[in-house]
Amino acid sequence: MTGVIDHWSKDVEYDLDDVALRIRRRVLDMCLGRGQGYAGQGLALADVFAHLYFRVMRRNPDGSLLDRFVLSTGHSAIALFATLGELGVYEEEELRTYGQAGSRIEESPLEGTPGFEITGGSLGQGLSQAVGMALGERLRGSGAKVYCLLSDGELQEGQVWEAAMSASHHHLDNLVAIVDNNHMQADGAPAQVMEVEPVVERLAAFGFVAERIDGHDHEALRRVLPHASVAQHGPVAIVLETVPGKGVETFEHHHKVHYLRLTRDVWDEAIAELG
Ligand SMILES: Cc1ncc(C[n+]2csc(CCOP(=O)(O)OP(=O)(O)O)c2C)c(N)n1
Ligand SMILES: [Mg+2]
Repeated sequence: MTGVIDHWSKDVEYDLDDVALRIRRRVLDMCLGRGQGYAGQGLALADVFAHLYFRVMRRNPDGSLLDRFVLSTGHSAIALFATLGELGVYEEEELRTYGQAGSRIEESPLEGTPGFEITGGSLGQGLSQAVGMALGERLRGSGAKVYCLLSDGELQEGQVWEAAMSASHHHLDNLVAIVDNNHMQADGAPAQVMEVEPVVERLAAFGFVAERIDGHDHEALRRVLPHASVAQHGPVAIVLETVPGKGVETFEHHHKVHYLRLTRDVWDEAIAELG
């Protein structure tokens, strides 16, 4: 699933605050073309993506990823595209075609998009696919871990819980589910649409070792997302409390931060605010 890595080296210990800031800048830059996109999710997920791709996930000697990442929440693809931009998989110019007709940089990824294991546009399916991959990697004896990002809105899909049940049944100690628990979905707050809390307790009841952290606290991310070489005992779930639009105050309080459609001057102000 990998592209050419020319910005990443195993010998470098990255400043992950700085990597996250650069991912955030790219997210905003990607939205400038059409003046719209899932910038809120991209800004919110920049911290965890910096940790996953620049510290946690292991690579083979040729630079391809040994560990695997499954983006179940397809519409949050902007965060992964921006991260892949930092890794040199995509050029800045192409990333700027985000969401435009004919572009590979879709708002939700198409099949075969470099750097993406699945399409994910239809929510609720990724954890099942990640479970299958984790089983497959175990059978192959590859030692690879599988990380799967899903969202709080997605937890309303029954298939997620079937997948969770099978993960613990099969004792998948190479699976890490990460929930973007931002208390938001397209039509409001899950608490109003259909409550998903208590997320940690529910995942624990399904056999996960589950923990909730502030998804922007780099120390906490370091603790709960250890380097993939560290052994775990069964499936792990990390519930990230995230703030949509993190880093741009007007976005953090924007009533339509699920999907931002803004004028050029507002995007420019956001870029300036980020610094
Ligand atoms: C199976 C399915 N049902 C409905 C949708 C439409 N949809 C797109 S985004 C979204 C919100 C899902 O919640 P969440 O991922 O938590 O949203 P966010 O936090 O990004 O606002 C929905 C319902 C979808 N993509 N897939
Ligand atoms: Mg959400």
